[in-house]
Amino acid sequence: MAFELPTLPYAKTALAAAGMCEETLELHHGKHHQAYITALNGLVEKNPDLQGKSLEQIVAFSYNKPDLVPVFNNSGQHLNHSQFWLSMSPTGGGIPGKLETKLVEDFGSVQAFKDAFKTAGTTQFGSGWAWLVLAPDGKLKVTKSPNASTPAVTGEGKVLLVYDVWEHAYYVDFRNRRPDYITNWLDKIANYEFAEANLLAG
Ligand code: MN3
Repeated sequence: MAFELPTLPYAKTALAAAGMCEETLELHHGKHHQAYITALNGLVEKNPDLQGKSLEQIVAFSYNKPDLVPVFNNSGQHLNHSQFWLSMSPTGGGIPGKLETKLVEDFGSVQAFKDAFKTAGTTQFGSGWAWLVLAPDGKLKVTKSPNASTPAVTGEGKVLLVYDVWEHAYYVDFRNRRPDYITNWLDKIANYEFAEANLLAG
């Protein structure tokens, strides 16, 4: 079964008022994400070791294997982008109660969490991701990863929320101002309901 582009859980115009325009989603979801999936399907077709595996299994299987770098890059990008679309909402920015309690417990305050989450994204050199994870020790942590990497393979924890810091994620809306994109994303676009649901699912 070939991998397919997941449908966005909102219209391509739905995030415009919050600071992510239709053109950004059109290119990022329709072109960039689709390109990773097309490339991945081509690689799976040529490699029997990958056939019959789930996306998560392919990401784990190809991690740190020098001869499978293109497989890891394209499968990781597919997985990460699939989580990124779910990490956004047209009614984003509001932090629900149970998540807020846990954020205060583990970071000291919601603002301290946001500062740490923003720093992860601003200090990721080049392309990559900033993550909110439930770490193996039961605490919420923020982390970052380059390119196609994900906490799913590094053992840093379960993914609750993620944003993309590659320029295609923000250049149309914020030009070169990555910190402004991140601040806006955290305050107006982030789907903290999704993060809380992931947290409660354990
Ligand atoms: Mn991207």
